Amino acid sequence: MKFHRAMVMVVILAFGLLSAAAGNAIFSKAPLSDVSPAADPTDGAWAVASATVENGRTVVVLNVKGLDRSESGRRLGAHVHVGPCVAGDGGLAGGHYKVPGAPVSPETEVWLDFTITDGGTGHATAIVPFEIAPGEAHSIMIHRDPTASSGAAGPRLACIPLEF
Ligand SMILES: [Cu+2]
Repeated sequence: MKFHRAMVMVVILAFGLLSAAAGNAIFSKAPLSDVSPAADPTDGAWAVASATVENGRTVVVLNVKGLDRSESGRRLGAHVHVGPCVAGDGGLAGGHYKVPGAPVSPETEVWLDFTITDGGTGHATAIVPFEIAPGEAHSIMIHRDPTASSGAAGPRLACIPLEF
């Protein structure tokens, strides 16, 4: 079963790479922009984020490096937000991207919660059954807490631009 799942992931990743070649991919690699004045495990970290949008689906992959290793095991919330990622002003990122008129859920928003590893990395992949149209979302925001069923995940810590 685990092997099967691994194969499925390889196929999905290969599909993503092919999509990139076809020009349907969105990519971002940057130091995280700090939006929280207090010290937190995202300080000094950077991320690679990518998305493919096609065939009624959006696939978003988030990889973070340089997280505080002493916080290993801690889970942080993360989501695609509608507004831009601006250092020092997390509010500008606005709310979560959500399918218009739909209730909040991981099927109507893009949730990318990750657990800090011993190596100070974090990894998340979200595959959602809707397409985010060009210009409808501009960032991934990382929060202090895991995402609750309400979508809340506590204060905003840091973000990376991801221009849909
Ligand atoms: Cu968020």
